[in-house]
Amino acid sequence: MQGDIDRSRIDKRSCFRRYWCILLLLMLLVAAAIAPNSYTPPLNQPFDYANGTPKMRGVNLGGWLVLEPFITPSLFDPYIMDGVVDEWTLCEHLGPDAARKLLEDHYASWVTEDTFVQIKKLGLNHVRVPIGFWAMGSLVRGEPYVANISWNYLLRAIEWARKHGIRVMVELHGAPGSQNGWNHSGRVGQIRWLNGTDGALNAQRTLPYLQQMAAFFSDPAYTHVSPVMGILNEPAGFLIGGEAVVNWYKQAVAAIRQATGLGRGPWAVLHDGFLSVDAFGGFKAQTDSLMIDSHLYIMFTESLMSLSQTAQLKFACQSWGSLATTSTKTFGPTMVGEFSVAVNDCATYLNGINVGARWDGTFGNSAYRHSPDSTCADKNDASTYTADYKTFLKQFFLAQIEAFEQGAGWFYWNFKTESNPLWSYFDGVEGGWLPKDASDRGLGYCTSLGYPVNLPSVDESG
Ligand SMILES: *[C@@H]1O[C@H](CO)[C@@H](O)[C@H](O)[C@H]1NC(C)=O
Ligand SMILES: *[C@@H]1O[C@H](CO)[C@@H](O)[C@H](O)[C@H]1NC(C)=O
Ligand SMILES: CC(=O)N[C@H]1CO[C@H](CO)[C@@H](O)[C@@H]1O
Repeated sequence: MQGDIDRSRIDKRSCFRRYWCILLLLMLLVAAAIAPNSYTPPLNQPFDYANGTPKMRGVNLGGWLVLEPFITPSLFDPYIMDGVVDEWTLCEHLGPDAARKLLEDHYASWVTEDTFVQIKKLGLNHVRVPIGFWAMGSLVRGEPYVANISWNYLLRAIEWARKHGIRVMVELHGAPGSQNGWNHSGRVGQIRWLNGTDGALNAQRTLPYLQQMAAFFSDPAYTHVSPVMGILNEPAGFLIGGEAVVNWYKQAVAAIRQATGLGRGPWAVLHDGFLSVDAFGGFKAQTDSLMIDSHLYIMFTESLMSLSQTAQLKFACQSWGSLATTSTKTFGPTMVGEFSVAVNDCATYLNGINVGARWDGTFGNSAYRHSPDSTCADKNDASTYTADYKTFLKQFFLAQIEAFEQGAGWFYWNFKTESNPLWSYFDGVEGGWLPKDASDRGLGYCTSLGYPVNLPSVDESG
């Protein structure tokens, strides 16, 4: 008797369990089949990176797990008087507890599920997420970064991406020692990566982090939602030496494929290190699942900033179009991991804190000024943008993405900013200079302007 009652109770419970089990399975199946839009395969199918179709269309979630003064000035402003210029000095100045509190509040609010809802609505299919090595711990004495915490926020965001059918490219944006000496590597100043006393050590220290990322994203649970990883953002090849960077990349690729097995694991992206694609002749893009990434901007180069609007459109279509075409032919899958419609460098702190802008002649020791009377006033205030200006910005965007789609695709820098609208995709859509749906646009835009994109080679002067 007693036994029977027990059994019936157990049966009911296991039935209850099975019911949930089936429901859960159904939910997973539905979740796995989410596609963000009609041109993108759902998340239970592979995305054909090898062939470069469909196109990757995305935004960067910058200024989130790696801070950047120009994206979120509010995190830096209270401490600028104290000499804070980057994440390193911010953490050092605040100390571990206050730094952790500030960063966690930021991690929890800068990117939310709604971010992915919006990204999906805009006809995009990817996000690129910069992280610092400190996300994965193993810091050495003297490194003030907040260890490990950002990784948890990354994983939560990947689940939101999964829910909305968005694919995630996680990329190492800050390596030990700083691979470029820029604020967005975590630490501004000297390059201590493949350079200086600890340079070799820091470059070696970078490899286990990459293996950790590669092994983690090889798990079947992440195969489709996080199918691409970035090896390293913008190593300064022009200062460290191209050969040193390329040799390190060879070690990195070997280390990654050792962790995943050949032909397995995420695609790995090599930023071009500001070198020409010829420097990457020794890589086997398809065998090792490699892509190359160029970051294309005009506002850091005076000669490009000086061009007329018409010449800038032509330059985007032809020079960047031919770069994407040539690189795809000679290397393989080629993406543009960063670009924007900014045609001036007036964004607050864009060039670093209190270092001025080329546009108005206040940058460093440079004698350049865009024109004798050009000022940065109003450049970051979208309410002052005229209809003509917005039309040009939209044309410049369309010209760029058409050029970049001669390769595998593109990621706008950035999804949003606190106060620099030309660098904010969301602001651009709201202000009417970026399209509400990135996939819904006429083809042949550059051709219609008279600047076909896929000419074999075009001289840089436009
Ligand atoms: C960070 O995580 C690693 C392993 O994932 C662990 O070894 C380390 O102790 C953690 N560091 C901190 C500061 O919590
Ligand atoms: C490379 O390292 C040396 C020695 O530490 C340093 O003086 C130099 O500034 C570094 N180069 C760059 C570009 O940071
Ligand atoms: C001094 C410095 O590192 N400045 C960099 C800060 O970040 C911006 C935005 O990416 C760069 O443009 C600056 O060069």
